[in-house]
Amino acid sequence: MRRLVIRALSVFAAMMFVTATFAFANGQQQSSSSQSKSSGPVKIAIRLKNLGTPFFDAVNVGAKEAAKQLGNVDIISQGPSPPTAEGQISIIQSLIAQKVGAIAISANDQNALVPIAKKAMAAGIKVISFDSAIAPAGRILNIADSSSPLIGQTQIELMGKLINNQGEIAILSASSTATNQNTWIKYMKQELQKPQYSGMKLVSVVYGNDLADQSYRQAMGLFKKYPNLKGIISPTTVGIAATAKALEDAGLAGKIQLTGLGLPSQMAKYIEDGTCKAMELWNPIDLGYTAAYVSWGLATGKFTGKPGETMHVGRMGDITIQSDGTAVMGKPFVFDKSNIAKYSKLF
Ligand code: RAM
Repeated sequence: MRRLVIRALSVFAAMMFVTATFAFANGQQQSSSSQSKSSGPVKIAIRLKNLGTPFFDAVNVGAKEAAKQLGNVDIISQGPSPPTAEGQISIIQSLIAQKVGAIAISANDQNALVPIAKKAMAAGIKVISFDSAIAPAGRILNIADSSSPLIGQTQIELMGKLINNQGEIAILSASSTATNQNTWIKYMKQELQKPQYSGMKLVSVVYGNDLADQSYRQAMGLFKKYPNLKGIISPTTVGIAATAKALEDAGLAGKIQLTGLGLPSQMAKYIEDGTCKAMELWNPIDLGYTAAYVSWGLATGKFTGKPGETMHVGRMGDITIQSDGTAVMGKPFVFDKSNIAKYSKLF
């Protein structure tokens, strides 16, 4: 935790600088560049699930921090508006034509992106996924936010504590094809099989597509359909914030418990007023920094990306690629009333 604090504080200055310097446009592309040396900058494309999500804005901050530190690196951050695989495919198509050095993708669909990712790799582009994985055939490696089984376990544990391990619960997820949420949900379901959770019943999994209005409507739908609902787990920063708002608007805050994966800056209000007593996440700035740094390492030949390799990733230190091609960043961290004020200033 101490390391997270130090890291978070060290990126804060960079974050303030970057947000002041690079206005995040509403359009499809944001670009920052360091001064080009004779060989020209290494172009690194960061493919977000979608634009307009504060979580991915923070990812961009980290990516730009890495680019600035490395020098001679151009970051091209893009994502479709709604989080769809089709939107990501057409963006990757144009990146192949632009001959970027590397593409780091948070995938909206682990299989649908494989053919285009293969095409990019055949053209010499280093493709990795981060946050939400592409199937192994479509990438060199995957950078995972945290251990997926651990996220599944701790999400259920948090909800269990809030409702005394008793009652109906629902999950409000992102898109139905999101690799990361689907994996976490799989582990949540496994965790629920444990005897201590026999009194907890998962009655529904709904999808708000990582869009605030759709997530809000899904939450309202759950309240209506399940009058005995005791809790909602929303493992998406968009979904949990929309659910918190829906709970307050419906007068159900405190009656239905809420947890999930939330961005502290978006959730501070709801944690302070008790609508969401506890939630988890990791540092999205570190995630973006790592994705950009590793992309650069692969594009320049500094890293091979092979299982077993230990990559020295700047201020993140050493990260080792596991035998399944995944590099795990850290443990999810719990935010509650005791610490939310501090973290909401950082991301
Ligand atoms: C949303 C996105 C992202 C996920 C977080 C927790 O911002 O779905 O992929 O990692 O939530």
